[in-house]
Amino acid sequence: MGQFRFLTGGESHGRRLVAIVEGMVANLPLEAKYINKQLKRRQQGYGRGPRMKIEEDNAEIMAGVLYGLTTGSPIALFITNRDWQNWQEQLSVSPVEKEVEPVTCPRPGHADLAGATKYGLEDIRPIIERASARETAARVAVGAVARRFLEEFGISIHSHTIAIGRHHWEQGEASSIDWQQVEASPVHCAHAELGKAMMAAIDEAKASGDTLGGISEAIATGVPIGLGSYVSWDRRLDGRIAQAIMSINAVKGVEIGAGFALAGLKGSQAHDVIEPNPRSKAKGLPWRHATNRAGGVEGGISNGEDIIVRAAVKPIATLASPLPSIDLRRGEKAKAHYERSDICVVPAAGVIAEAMLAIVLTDACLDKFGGDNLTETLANYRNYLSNIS
Ligand code: EPS
Repeated sequence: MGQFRFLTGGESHGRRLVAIVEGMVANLPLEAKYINKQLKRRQQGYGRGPRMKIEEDNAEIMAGVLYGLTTGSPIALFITNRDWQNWQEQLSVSPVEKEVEPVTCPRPGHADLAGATKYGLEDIRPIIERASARETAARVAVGAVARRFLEEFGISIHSHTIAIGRHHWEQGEASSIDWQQVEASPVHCAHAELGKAMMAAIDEAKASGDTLGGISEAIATGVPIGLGSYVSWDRRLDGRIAQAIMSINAVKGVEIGAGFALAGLKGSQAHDVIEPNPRSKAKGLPWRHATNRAGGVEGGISNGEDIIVRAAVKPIATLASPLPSIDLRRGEKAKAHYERSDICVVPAAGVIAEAMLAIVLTDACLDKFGGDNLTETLANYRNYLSNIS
């Protein structure tokens, strides 16, 4: 990361999740209720488990904001885990008198086995706790800070579910998606009938003790041309986005624009031709792309079109009908550990993808426009726009 960076700490059932965000400019209006709106979105979605009925995620701003404005200092955020009340013994920071029953049967597909081996732990509990997607609540809070900043540039970010299990929708053009309808859909699907089929598939998976994955697509509109660069591998915007999206729990594939489908096309079919732009209509640039198969990035630089990124989310690794595993204590066959779980988290993964995309775009905007104060940053941005249009 560049100027804008963050760290999170916290266990899934620990007392709190914590995030420290550094590099945000001063004088950005920011309130907890703005962050909490995003946290609420992440908690929703058909297929969530009983945990979400316990939690009501709210961020407390502990530092870096004064009288509703950022100060330029690190922003510290707390999210309290309500469920901690029920886990105080298992998650005790201090040594405990009575031995807590260790978890010893790793879940295939989770971090359990590799984590316990790597950290030399006989109890899988610490791995379960930190590898859990609960941590993404903190990322969504950080993403909300980034989203608030991007709004000042006229950049907005949405996501929608394009597949759950084998129910898949091929569409694509951002302009044709009704985002209010997406938000109202329990699975965040823009297509009502398909959304119903997705929900039925989730019910079916639940009934058989199984889980389902899918694909979520995040779209950023209003992104200026010129973020990122081709000059070095780690400055490429698409590389930075891919890393951020792949880092989301359970994501196993990332595509930008037409992604893997581009590999099967001829060059004449794949690329987005450039055409004159009637100045009256558009963003002020004298040209535009006729299509957007590149997903808004060419040569590692944003090209002024919408940024489109898809995340393939594998089915949740914690199954109510647990998969075969071993008991690490005895070295014998055993069923994998199960407490409770979600059935499908694809709609939540979309909200997390939005947050990660917002974080990368904020970092890239600060690289390009600099500044320590919002007024300074926006003046640099406007100056750039007037130079290129
Ligand atoms: C998760 C297991 C479940 C999920 C959790 C991720 O939690 P629990 O073990 O408490 O039932 O609900 O996700 C969240 C708590 C969340 O906020 O997203 C896992 O093992 O990854």
